[in-house]
Parts: sequence; structure tokens; C-alpha cells
Amino acid sequence: MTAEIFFCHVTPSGRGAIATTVVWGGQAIEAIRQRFRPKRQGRELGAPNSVVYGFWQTHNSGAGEDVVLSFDDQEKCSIHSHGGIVSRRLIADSLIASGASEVPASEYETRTCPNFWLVEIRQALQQAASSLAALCLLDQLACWSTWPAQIDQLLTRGRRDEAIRQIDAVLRRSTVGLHLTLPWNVVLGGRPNVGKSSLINALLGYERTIVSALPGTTRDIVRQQTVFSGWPVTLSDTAGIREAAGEIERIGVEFTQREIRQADALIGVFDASEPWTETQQLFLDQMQPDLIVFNKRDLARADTRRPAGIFVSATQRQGLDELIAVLLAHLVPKDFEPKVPLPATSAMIEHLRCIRDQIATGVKSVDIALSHPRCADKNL
Ligand SMILES: Nc1nc2c(ncn2[C@@H]2O[C@H](COP(=O)(O)OP(=O)(O)OP(=O)(O)O)[C@@H](O)[C@H]2O)c(=O)[nH]1
Ligand SMILES: [Mg+2]
Repeated sequence: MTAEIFFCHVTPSGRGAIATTVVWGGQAIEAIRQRFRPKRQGRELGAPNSVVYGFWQTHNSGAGEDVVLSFDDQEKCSIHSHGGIVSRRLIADSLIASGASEVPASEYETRTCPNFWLVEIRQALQQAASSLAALCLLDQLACWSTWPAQIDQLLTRGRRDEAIRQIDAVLRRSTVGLHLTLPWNVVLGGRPNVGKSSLINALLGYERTIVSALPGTTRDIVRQQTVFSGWPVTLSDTAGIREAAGEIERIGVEFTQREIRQADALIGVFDASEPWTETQQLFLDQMQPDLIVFNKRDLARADTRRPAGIFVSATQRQGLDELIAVLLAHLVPKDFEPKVPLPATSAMIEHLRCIRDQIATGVKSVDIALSHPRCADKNL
């Protein structure tokens, strides 16, 4: 640590029950002594893992703000104050007056934790899209506390091929790791009027997108995020694809085709009340969806020519659970296991690839456990 003093508000900026401001740096204890009066006189400040109750003196408040200080050691302390915006601001102002610099919350982990992997997982944890994702990421904290050091050990013992094999195995889990915070992009495509918008509304549980009996209702892409069994998913409704369309609808169809190319899963929606024709088959062959769904199963007509698919009714809310289960089975790898290391951010993937290349080119030790690409030039 340098002799400088830094502080960061680690709780959100709105009103809350308690606000926590972390102060750190070589002179942190001095800045705290200038302002803090313990309730019980003579309490020692800065003892490792100690907690002290007292008052924070600011220019504007006579008695001072009630605060609880929790010290990691002499160089790092958390100030827990009232969660109101004013009290937090007063503490910040007095720290600045004592020479401290404010660090934005987005940089806090990078500045205070020397372990790149744990910083990345903690940042991902802040963006966890569901409680399942948060639990997986908590497991990942444990994984990444030990796994990089194991790779270092393999290298020290000259087992380069095994190190590369293990890194490759972790890299193969990148997609699923990224989707703990990033929604899977699921696109519903099909001919006009088959019930794509109705199906999206049924899956979301509310009327997000316009439904009408008129073919060509949806023109723009309508996206909405939701969570299926703990996995974040963005559902994209698209314009029904048909050739004889007007100018606006034609642009909508172009948007649809672009959206389809970027999909993690494309659901091809067909109308179960219509017979299966050659045109339908041609359309299916061109679209090549990941999942075939026959909507309007409440009006379904038997037709042996139809390919295999999931039968649902958006309006009757039938078959939706099966559709979600099949969709997740398509998206999430079968061997998904939260207790093995997963790269959860793009920076982790990039850094792992770089380390792998270094090992492959013959570097004997890369100090994976301590490598911290983002901090390398920050001299903290
Ligand atoms: N009976 C029945 N009707 C449905 C079902 N799903 C949708 N519909 C009806 O089918 C018509 C078209 O539905 P939409 O959801 O607007 O169809 P779409 O595929 O989004 O149509 P475009 O936006 O024009 O491409 C509406 O009248 C819906 O009420 C269903 O499961 N059963
Ligand atoms: Mg529509």
C-alpha cells in the first residue's frame, strides 16, 4: 500500500438502512483518527478484525454521525453509517478534506484485490442475473481461489501438456460461464400470424408485444429479458417472414434475418392448425431452426408429413413448460457443473487464452495465480 488514502462507497448510491464506505491506504488510520470519537474512550483503533462503535465528527454535525468501524488492519477500515444520502456525503466530504481520494465503485475490486480472477468473479457476481447465477458465482469464488495455483504447480513440475489440457477444458466452458450474467439470446421466427408474439407473451406471462389476427403485425424486433429456471434469457419477437411484403414490412424482415444470425437459439414457430405443405417444408429447410414449435395446438389438425416438434398453445398456455425445458437443454451443456472453474467474464477468457499461448510457446512459469493484467500498469 502507498501512503495515500482512498475511499469507496461500496453500497448502492440510493437510500438504504446502512451505507458502507471503505477507507484504505498507508495513512487511512490517520484520516480516521482525525474524525472518529469512540463511544468508549481509550478504544484502540486499527486492531486487525476489530469493530468499534462511535461518532464521526463532521463540520455540519455537532454530536457527529453514529458509525460502526470495522478494521481489517491499520490500512483498511469500513465505515458503516446511516444509509441516508446526506450522512454518506458528509463522511465522504470529511475524508476528502483529510486528503483522501474517492474511487468509483466499479474500480473498487480491482484496486483492493491483487487476484485478477477473484476480482472478475466478484464483478460478475454484482451482475448476476438470478439467485441461481449468484450461487454459481459464489461457487466460482472458491474454484478460482485454488485452480490457478494448481496450474502453476503443474508448470513447476514440468507438466506443461496437462496444464494446457486443463486450461482448454476451462475455456470450453466459457459460453456457459458468460451466461451467468449475460442473457442467452433466443429468437422466435416464422411466417406471419403463426403466433410468435402470442407465444412470447405467454412465455413472459404478460402482454409485452402486440398480437393481432392481421398477418404482418410485428415489424420491429421486440426484445424482453426474463429468467428460465435461473438462466437469464432475452426473447426476441420478430416480423413474420413473407415475400409479398410492403416497404416497412420488408425492412422488418431484414431485421429478422439479422437477429436470427445472432441467436443462441432460433425457435421456428409453425401453425399447427395448418396442413404441412411443401412451402412450409421449404421454409423450414431455409430457416434451419434449433427447435421446431407448432403453435395453436388447441386447433391442431393431424398431419403425418410434419417433422418432429413441440406442440404448444400460446393462448391456452399449453406445452410451455416442455418448451422451456427443451430450450434450456439446447442452450446449457449437459455436463454443466457450477463447482468446476468457469470463465465468467470476457477478460478472464482473454487472459486464459493468452496464458495458454504463453505455455504452448514454451514459457515454463507464468505465475497464473498472481497475474493481474489490468493492474500491471497501475502500480498500486
Ligand atoms: N387458437 C389459437 N390462436 C392463437 C394462438 N396463438 C396465437 N393465436 C392467434 O393467432 C393470431 C396471430 O397471433 P400473433 O401472435 O400476432 O402472430 P405473429 O406470428 O406474431 O404474427 P406477425 O406479427 O404478423 O408475424 C392472433 O389472432 C392470435 O390470437 C393459439 O395458441 N391458439
Ligand atoms: Mg407478431
